[in-house]
Amino acid sequence: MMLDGCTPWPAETAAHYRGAGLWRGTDLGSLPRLWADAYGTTTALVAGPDRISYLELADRVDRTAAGFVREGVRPGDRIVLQLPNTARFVEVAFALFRAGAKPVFSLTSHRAQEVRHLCELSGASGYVGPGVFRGFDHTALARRLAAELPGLRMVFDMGDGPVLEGAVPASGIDAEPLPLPANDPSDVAFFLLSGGTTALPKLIPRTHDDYAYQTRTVAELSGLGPGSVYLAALPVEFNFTWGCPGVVGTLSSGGTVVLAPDATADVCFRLIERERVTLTSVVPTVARLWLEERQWSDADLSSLQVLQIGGARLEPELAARITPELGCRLQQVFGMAEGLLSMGRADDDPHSALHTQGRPVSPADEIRIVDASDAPVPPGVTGELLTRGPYTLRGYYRAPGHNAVAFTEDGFYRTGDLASLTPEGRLVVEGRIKDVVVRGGDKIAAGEVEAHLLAVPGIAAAAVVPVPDEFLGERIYAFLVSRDEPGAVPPLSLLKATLHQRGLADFKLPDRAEYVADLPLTPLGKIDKKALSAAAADPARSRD
Ligand code: J2J
Repeated sequence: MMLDGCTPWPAETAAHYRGAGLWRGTDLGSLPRLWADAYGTTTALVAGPDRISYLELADRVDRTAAGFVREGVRPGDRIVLQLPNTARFVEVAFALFRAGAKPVFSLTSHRAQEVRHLCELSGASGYVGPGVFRGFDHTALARRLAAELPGLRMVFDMGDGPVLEGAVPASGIDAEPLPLPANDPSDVAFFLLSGGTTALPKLIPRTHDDYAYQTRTVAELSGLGPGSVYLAALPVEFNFTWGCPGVVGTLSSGGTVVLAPDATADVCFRLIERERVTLTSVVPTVARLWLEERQWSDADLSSLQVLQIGGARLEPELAARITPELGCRLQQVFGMAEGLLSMGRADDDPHSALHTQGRPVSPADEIRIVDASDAPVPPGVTGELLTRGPYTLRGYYRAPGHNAVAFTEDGFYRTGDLASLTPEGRLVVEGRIKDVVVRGGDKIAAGEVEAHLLAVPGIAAAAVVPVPDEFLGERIYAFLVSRDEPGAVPPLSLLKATLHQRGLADFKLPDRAEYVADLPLTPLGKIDKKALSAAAADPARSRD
């Protein structure tokens, strides 16, 4: 049974996935102990000076789970989880699974707007955060929210600093292990965030069964085993890093996960050399930085066998540099927190490896590429990508209105991505129709930024579009209509400061703003974003 507010797979489809051995009744909360039985004193996690074995990890998960229960965490509770790349993240996530609670994976860059929304939408009863991290006091924010939201009764501070009154310190989340009930494998294990198209981010329920299947399948495809060393370079709460095969896939295979505090070449090259990393995953922006740094670095990267690149369009020119300059295989990954993953394979011919995003990872993934009237198009023709399958959601959490448009009647998810299929069935991602800016791999829903811009005094209308950028792939460009005389408009610096003050995450702030007399409309009367994108990309324009 799935939590109320979720859309389960139809009974006969679920029975089919079980009968075919895809869903095996795995409870994610039980995994650390099973891994410990299998891999014992092998190193599971490396983070800073810490090296944690599988046995230690399982013990810590058991004690942390018991600590959460003692502090009032109950099965079914939603808990917003906001932690950086530390061993704590892994321990806390699995401890919450073990306690039957459902973590909501928030980014550490999220601020008041996002954290409040996630708490409200999920009906969270708790928040787990890093204390003061990169100069921001997450506990103070969570305490403020707890004062406003009656359901939010527990604030946990996993930082090393002094802990505010009313928050539970990390040392308090520790107790003698308890016998805890197992989870229903068909129920939600945790929530991922949607890259979004609407003004407010959506929650993606991921079940124990579907995520266990995803990670096992991708780990097998990637040939992971006890000798594998995975570097978590991107934020660990990103689906790519967490489970593609990422942290969960590597631990399921008896390998070692190395957690990098950030994705800079400085930090990551040193870790690759020291820990003999075999696999890592990055977005194209990070790959570009690594290639630049490589020319100045004598780090030994010879252990690295595969570099996964995904999350945003990879320019062919960049793709072609990976193997010659980094000495490893390039694996393109097209994925989404909603489910579907498509990846290159070790035996791909060089052209496919460079120019396609590979094939879906499961034989049970169903792909449809359709035109504007939902009619399938032939191979080679670009259309919207629709998909359903054993690890792709059937509905966002508590979003019936949006679900009615985001899914077809027969349960296909409308990805909003434009793609074509090669005759051999490989995917080529060609663009998107959804109203999103992909800035260095971060997804920014235009509607969300527009809503905040409209709340700034003096702004009558706002349209946010992507503009191409050499380093980030895209940047955020805002077209604005002033309420008053054109002379009286707020400059970009003030706009950014206002949005920042409103508590919007910094990666969503416009990179450029331009005031216009009015916004162009399509014949149907909607804002013509295509025309605005083209205008934004025109180097001859004057802008703020
Ligand atoms: C072009 N666009 C891509 C690619 C994702 C693995 C890898 C990535 C994600 C991810 C993920 C792309 N080329 N190779 O969850 O497990 C864009 C598409 C897609 C959206 C999803 C994973 N790879 N994209 O990026 O949920 O537009 O997941 O629909 O953050 O990123 O974003 P997200």
